[in-house]
Amino acid sequence: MVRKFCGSLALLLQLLLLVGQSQQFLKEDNMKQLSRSTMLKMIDGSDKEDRLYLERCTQSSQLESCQFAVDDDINQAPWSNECAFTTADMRPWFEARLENPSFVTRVQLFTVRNIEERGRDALRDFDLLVGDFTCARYRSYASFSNRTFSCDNIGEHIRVQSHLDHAVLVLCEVVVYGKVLHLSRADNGNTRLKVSRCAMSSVEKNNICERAIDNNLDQDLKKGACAYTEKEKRPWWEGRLEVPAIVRKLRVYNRADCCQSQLNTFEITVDGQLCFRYDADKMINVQDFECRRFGSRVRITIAMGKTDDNSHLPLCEVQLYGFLVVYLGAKKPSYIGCFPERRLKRDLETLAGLNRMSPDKCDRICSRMNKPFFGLQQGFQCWCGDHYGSYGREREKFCWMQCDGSTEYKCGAKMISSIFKVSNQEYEKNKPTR
Ligand SMILES: [Ca+2]
Ligand SMILES: [Ca+2]
Repeated sequence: MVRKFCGSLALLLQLLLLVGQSQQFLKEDNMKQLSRSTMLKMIDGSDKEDRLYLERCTQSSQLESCQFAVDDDINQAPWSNECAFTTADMRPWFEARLENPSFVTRVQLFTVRNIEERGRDALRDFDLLVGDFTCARYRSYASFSNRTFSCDNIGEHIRVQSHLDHAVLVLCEVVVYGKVLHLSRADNGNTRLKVSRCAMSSVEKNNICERAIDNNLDQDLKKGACAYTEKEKRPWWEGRLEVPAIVRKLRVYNRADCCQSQLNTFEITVDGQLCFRYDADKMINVQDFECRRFGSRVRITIAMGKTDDNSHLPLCEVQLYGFLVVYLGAKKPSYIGCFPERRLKRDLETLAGLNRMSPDKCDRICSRMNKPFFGLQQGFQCWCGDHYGSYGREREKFCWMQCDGSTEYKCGAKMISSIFKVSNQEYEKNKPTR
């Protein structure tokens, strides 16, 4: 009973700690004014950009698979079937998803040298987009074979959109630089996302878009509790998130006073990417829709399918839940002390790295593994775990071995760990067992 009480008290204290932490959630408007190095440093303390990787590509047509542009092989030979080709399309495009939502600093496009032999070069007039943001507009009579575009924006998608008709888009490789964002995982994506402004394709009477985000859950349109468009083709409502996030779930409140079938066929997109399509005879009253898209522009569009009828869009309330981006800033792992370890029943259970080890490197590894503590052993081993100190404490001088990836720090000794707390404070919930 007493233990249970202590447990709840500890939990409460931890929750208070979590609330008091200095994590920053950056507002979208501020983000665009920050320099590249400031943004990079905010993300994890280092202003070095990383190579980012693309997956799941698509393009307007597949003469040669779009995969050739994301296979990490820069072969620009025109006839070697090593590059992604579209046919001569109307406004051809290429799109690929990053492995993780990221701050993208630069995008480098590699194409072939003599594209004219195959058709009109779509890369003489195109937009480069990251997420919802147009990083660059390129227009020239001259083709290029390799060019780098600055972006400095965050997103999950890279898109190359040509403005030419009957043009061939050839991409031998799309190389992306920047930094992967950390996402708040503390509450499993149940953070309520704040919508700072909204828009709607049209407004009927006074039923403005803000009525879908006014926290008034009344489902009676006539009482002024709902957003409502005029009757039109593909009406839409859009909410702009205060900070970009992974949208995990939408809770939609339909009108209940009448005409619920108005909301029977619709699509949900985040930054233009489809994340849910609802098409059913069953009427919605209040319902959750799963989504897993990163961005800041959440749109609900009535999709009438082939008939393309006119319709109203009623939305009495839209609530969004998801994972926020966490800006860790220049936090350092904090040193706890020198502790012995035992081979048969280890405190830190996971050996996660063995090469050129330093506290910073082991911190990054264990942070990704969602572990609160790490220990450095024998100069080169990185161990991650949930607790430490089961076998007492060792005097500092026993942690004497130099880290093989850092001249500054000591990295334990044989079966003795230099223990640190992982710098990402989100993982503080596990306390040492002592
Ligand atoms: Ca390639
Ligand atoms: Ca409302």
